[in-house]
Amino acid sequence: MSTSRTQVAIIGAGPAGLLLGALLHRAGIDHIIVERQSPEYVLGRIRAGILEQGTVDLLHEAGVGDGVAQGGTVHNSIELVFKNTRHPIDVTRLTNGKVVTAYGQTEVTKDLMQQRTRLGLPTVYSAEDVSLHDFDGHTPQVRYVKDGAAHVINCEFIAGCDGFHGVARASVPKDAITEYEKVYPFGWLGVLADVPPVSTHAIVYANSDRGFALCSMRSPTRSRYYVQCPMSDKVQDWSDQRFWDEIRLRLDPEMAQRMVIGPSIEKSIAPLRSFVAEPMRFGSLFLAGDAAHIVPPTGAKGLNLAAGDVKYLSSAFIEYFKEKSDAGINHYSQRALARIWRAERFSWWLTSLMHRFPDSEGFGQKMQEAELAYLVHSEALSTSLAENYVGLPLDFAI
Ligand code: RFL
Ligand code: PHB
Repeated sequence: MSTSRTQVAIIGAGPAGLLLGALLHRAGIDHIIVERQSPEYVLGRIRAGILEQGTVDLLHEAGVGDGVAQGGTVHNSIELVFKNTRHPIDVTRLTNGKVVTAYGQTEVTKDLMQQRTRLGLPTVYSAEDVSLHDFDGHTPQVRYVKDGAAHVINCEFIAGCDGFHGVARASVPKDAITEYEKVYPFGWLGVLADVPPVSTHAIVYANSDRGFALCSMRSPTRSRYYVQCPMSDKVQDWSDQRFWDEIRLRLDPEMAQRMVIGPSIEKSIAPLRSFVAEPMRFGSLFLAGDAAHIVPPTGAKGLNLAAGDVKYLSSAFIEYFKEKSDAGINHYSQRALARIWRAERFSWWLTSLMHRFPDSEGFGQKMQEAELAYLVHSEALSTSLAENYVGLPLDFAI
């Protein structure tokens, strides 16, 4: 068995773990990342596409801002479609100048991975049987097996950045954690295709009789599109032709006619869930990102919330190691959860507004229609949508 020592052991090399590693390194704090999958597998997952300004700023702070500066597309608005009619929401005007940036999570991950390689920072990929020990005291340990050999990392803190299905949250005793969850009665079928996006200046969110649809992008030549589907559907049920026919029926006629179609290069079905685990700290173990909370993707908040947690957590560790102060680590959970619950509310609201629910014939349906009509004509409600979409500030009164 080999033993090593570090200040912070990070579980998971998704965006949360990689970004935390980059920020700790810049502050001169030792860390190691332990990841269950291979680098190729991590980069093969197609997920988020929209970054808040705070997330872009954090990528710059972490020293990996060039990728998003060169490859990102700045958006000043979003478009809502209902009753087959398009309604632009001028997000930048409604938020006094704020924007979001279309830049794929895969690219963010790749930028951070390449930086780690350049700097020679330690990452253990394909780690098996990762387990957490003694985090109720001051001498926690992470153990794992790699190529048949057992390893132990002694550390001062463990950061659980290992996503919704990870080992960190699962290691906490059940009576120390409270979980809140809502599972939605549908999923999203996502398609990635090398065709020019139907809209390059704004993400399109469509509410139609046939269900929700979303038009996003990864670059001027790569589109990312989604349609709401039953969770009982299988990817094999959806030929490319069926997908293109369906999404075009959910948009306005002009956009449907203009949409360029082509072979898919990725197709997957994701469930929609709202989930929060409280608290986010257990002794020397801290949860961050999807390990602690999930939002349905409608509000484009998951990756951005993970980045917010990492900002709070890296500041807390820096305060602890550099200023010998416990204040940041003691406030981490409360500070992060205050912002998380607001993003949970926004994501739940936008999901409820834009999707077709199996049981919302009649009154529920009429309420959705009334709220959409009110939203696009009300400066007050449009402003609320816009300020949440660009991201709430990191610092506000709790
Ligand atoms: P991740 O990305 O799941 O990374 C966790 C990492 O931990 C590893 N792991 C383990 N490692 C060691 N030991 C174990 N036992 C382990 N168990 C797991 C995993 O292999 C993985 O590498 O979590 P992280 O870093 O917290 O990042 C969160 C984001 O990935 C997620 O919130 C977003 O993708 C959500 N999301 C979106 N967020 C946005 O901000 N904007 C969007 O536009 C957006 N669109 C989306 C999305 C998520 C989607 N899906 C598929 C859920 C669209 C979709 C369709
Ligand atoms: C994406 O580009 O994958 C995307 C964009 C906006 C969302 C969700 C996903 O709300």
